Amino acid sequence: MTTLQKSVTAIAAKNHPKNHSKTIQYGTAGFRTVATDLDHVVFRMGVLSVLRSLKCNCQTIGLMITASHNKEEDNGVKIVDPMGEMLEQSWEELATELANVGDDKLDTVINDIVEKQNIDLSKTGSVFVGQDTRPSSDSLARAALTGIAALSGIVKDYGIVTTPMLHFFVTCQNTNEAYGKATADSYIKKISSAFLKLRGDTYEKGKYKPEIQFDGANGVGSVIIKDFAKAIGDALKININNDRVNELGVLNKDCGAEYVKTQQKPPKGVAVVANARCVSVDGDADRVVYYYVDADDKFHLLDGDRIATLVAGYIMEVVKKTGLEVNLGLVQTAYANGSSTAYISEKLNVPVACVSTGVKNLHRKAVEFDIGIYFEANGHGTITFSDKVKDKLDRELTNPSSTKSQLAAMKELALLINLINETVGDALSDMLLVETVLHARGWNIQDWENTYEDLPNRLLKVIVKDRNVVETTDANRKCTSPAGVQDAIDEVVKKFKNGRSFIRASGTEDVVRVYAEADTQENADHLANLVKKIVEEMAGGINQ
Ligand code: G16
Repeated sequence: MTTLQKSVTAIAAKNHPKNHSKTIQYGTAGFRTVATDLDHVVFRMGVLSVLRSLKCNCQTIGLMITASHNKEEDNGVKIVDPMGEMLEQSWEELATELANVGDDKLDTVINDIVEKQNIDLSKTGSVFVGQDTRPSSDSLARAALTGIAALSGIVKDYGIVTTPMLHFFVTCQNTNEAYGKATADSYIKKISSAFLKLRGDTYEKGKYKPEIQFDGANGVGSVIIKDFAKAIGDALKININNDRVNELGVLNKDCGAEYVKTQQKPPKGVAVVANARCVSVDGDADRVVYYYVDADDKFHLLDGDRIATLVAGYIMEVVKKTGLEVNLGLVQTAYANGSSTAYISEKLNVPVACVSTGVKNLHRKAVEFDIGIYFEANGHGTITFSDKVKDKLDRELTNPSSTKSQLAAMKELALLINLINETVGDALSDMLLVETVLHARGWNIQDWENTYEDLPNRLLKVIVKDRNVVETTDANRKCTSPAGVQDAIDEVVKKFKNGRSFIRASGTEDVVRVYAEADTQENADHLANLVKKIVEEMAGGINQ
C-alpha cells in the first residue's frame, strides 16, 4: 500500500466514515438514496473518479451530485466518462464495491483497483464536479472534493449546473474544445445561436406561436432556462414557473416531468390556459415532457415517445433532402407506447431497437447508428451523430456539385447538430429542438398530437420488502424471478384487448414499477392494478 492510499483511508475514517451498514448499488443513474446515507459514498466516488481519470489516460471525468426526479430528501452521485457517456459498466461494479466496503478495508479495495486496472498513481487525474439545487448537494459536493484531493486530482467545481451541462463540459474538455468550450456561457451560446439561426426572422409560422409555459420543477432547470430565455429573446417567449430553488420542500413536489408523466395531470404552480403549449422538466433538467389542457379541461400528455416520433420524422426528412447516405435508427425501452413503436417502424420506416431502461443502455445502442435517436417515454433522450456523418457533412458542404436544396438541407442539419446536446438527454436543448421542429412545420401542439393515437397506459409503483427479488430479461419485458410471476402476468394480459404489461425493479427508487397498456384507459388501469396485485402477492409486497 502506498502512502497516498494510506492517507485516503485516514481521511475517510476521520472525516467521511461509513455511518450505516445498508448496501447501496450503482443503479440506473449512479448511487441514489436518502441523502444522509451518502456522505462516505460520495467521498469514495471522488477517489474513484480520480482513479477512472488515471485509467483513461488522465482525461477528465465528471462527477455529478443529483437525485434528479427523486424527492428532495434523496440525493445521488454519478460518474461521467470522458466522452460524456455514463460510466463504463465494469466500473459500476468497482464503484459498488468501493461504496460498500468497511472503512478498515478501503485501502485494500483501492489497492486492488490500482493493481488490476494497471493504474499509474504518479500521474495526475482530473475531475469536473457539478451539483443540483438540493439542500444536501453542497455538503456532498464537498465530500467529493475531499475524495478527489485525497488522490491529488485536479478539480474544477462548477457549482450548480444541470446534469447535461456537466456531460457537455466533460466532452468539451476531452475533445480539446472541438465540441465547444467547457463553460456555461459557451453551452448557452452554442445551443441558443443554433436555435436562432434555425428560427430565422419569422417567429410565428402557420399555427405555431412562439410562446410556452415552462415548469422548472423548482430545480436547476428553472435557473438555467433564464439564461436561455435571455439569449433567445422574442424568438420564443418562455413563461417561467416553479423556479423557487431557494425554498425548502418544493423540489419536484407536485410538479416537474416525472410528476406530469406519472400522474398524467398538469403540475401545480402553472396556471392552466386552455390549449397553451406547456413544458415540464425534472429536478436536474435531463428530462422533458410537453402537455396541454384543452377547452374541455382534458389533460393531454406529449411524452418522450412523442418527442422521439416528432424529431425522428423531421430529421429523416432533412437527411433525405441532403442526399447523404445515412443509416438512421431509433432506440426505445419497454415503456415506449406500442402506438409510437408502430408509427416509427411502419409509418416512418425507421428501424426501432428496444433496450433495458436507463439512458446508458439507450445511448450505447444509439451510437451504433450514423444518426441514433433515443428517447425514454419519461422524456429522457437525445440524438447522436457519428463522426462519419459529421465528416461527410463537412465535405459535402463544400462540394461544388451539391444542389442548392441539398446545401440548404445540409446547413440545416449542421445547425440541428449544434442545437442538440449529443452527450446525454438534455431537457432544455431537447425543448428547443421540439420548438424548432414545430416551428418548421407550422404546427400547434394538437397537430403534433394528431400524428398518431397513443394506447392508453398506466405506470404504478409497488413498495416491496426487497425490490431486488424482481429480475427481468429481454429488455425488461419478461420477469425471470420470482418464479411464476411472468406466467401470472401473461394470464391476466391475455384478457385485455391490446394488453401489454411488464414489471421491473427501479434503479433509482426503492420500488417495483408496473407498466400496463390496453385499448381503453379503464382497461389499462385495471390491468395495471391486477399486475400490481401479482407483485404484492408473489414478490413480497408491503401493504400501505
Ligand atoms: C434516471 C435514468 C433514466 C431512467 C430513470 C428511471 O433518470 O437516467 O434513464 O429512466 O432514472 O429509472 P428507474 O425506473 O430505474 O428508477 P433521472 O432523470 O432520474 O436521472
